[in-house]
Amino acid sequence: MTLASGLDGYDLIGDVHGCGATLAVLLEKMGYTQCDGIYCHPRRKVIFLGDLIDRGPHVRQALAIARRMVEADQALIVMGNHEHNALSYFHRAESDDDDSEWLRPHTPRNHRVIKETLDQFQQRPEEWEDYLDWFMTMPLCLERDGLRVVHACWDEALIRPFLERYPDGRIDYAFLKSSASKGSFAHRVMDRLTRGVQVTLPEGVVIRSSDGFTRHAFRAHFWAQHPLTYGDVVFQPDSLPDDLEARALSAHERSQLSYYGLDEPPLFIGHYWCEGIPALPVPNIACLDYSAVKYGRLVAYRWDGESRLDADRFVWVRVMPDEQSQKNFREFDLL
Ligand SMILES: [Mn+2]
Repeated sequence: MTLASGLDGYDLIGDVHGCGATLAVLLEKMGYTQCDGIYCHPRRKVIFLGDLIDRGPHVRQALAIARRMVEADQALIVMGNHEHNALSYFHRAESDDDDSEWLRPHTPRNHRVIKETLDQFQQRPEEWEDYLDWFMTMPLCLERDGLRVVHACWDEALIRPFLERYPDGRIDYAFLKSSASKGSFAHRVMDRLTRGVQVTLPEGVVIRSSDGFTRHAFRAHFWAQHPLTYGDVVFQPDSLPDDLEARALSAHERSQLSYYGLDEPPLFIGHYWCEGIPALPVPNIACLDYSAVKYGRLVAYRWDGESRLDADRFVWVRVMPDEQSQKNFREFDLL
């Protein structure tokens, strides 16, 4: 089967988070070869689901591989919340005023999230600036050849008005600035599409996640048609404290949720730190984030046009504690 675009299919790749060596192994496993420093395939293209940066040991390599593929029309990409965080961390509320506040405050917590990336670019500030410019060109969502792609949540009620104003899905600096203001349209779009649905925990209840952060909310999915309890929508590796699984969702909480129906086109997302063997939550949605950077799996899905997804089409590479020692790893030329 050939797609309308003439391709045989797309290979969708989940959150890389600086596991650049593993990314090279995954691409080679799927038959991509380097031509002039760019990974390519004669009949297929890659779609990256965002979150290339932060946490892992080879952020520059992950960025170089992905960017060269995108610029050579061998891949597409959508923005993840980590790319949005980086943009906000390095842009001020008033771009011409060096004293104005950063869109993302430089708190210890926020610094911790981006630390690995900044360390790896410490000697290369211009290269980093150039990647920030590139992040601005990443659309927030994609729809083509009958598939849909977004980093965290496809929310039609926000995507339609967003695409009316930004038809190619790419934001501008006014939108970036506005996305820092809670309650704005830009904030709601950015938050929902790149961070997904969050349900705030009851007063005084917190989650201490395995990566050391204290959270006051949990991540909810958007494929339950009539959810009644927290347990019906929770979608994250950390379990709910004090067994809140059975707690009823309030009418207000239910109104904040989103729903993606079984009759909608196939959708690919990343973001949710899944664990174990890749599986499909529903027949038309695949999450491809399997915690690569926590020594999980870097996962791809090889899509050939099918409307009902097939768990046999997942491909993955286990991430080893020393990412660099990946079997088959060949040095990727960073120039
Ligand atoms: Mn993410």
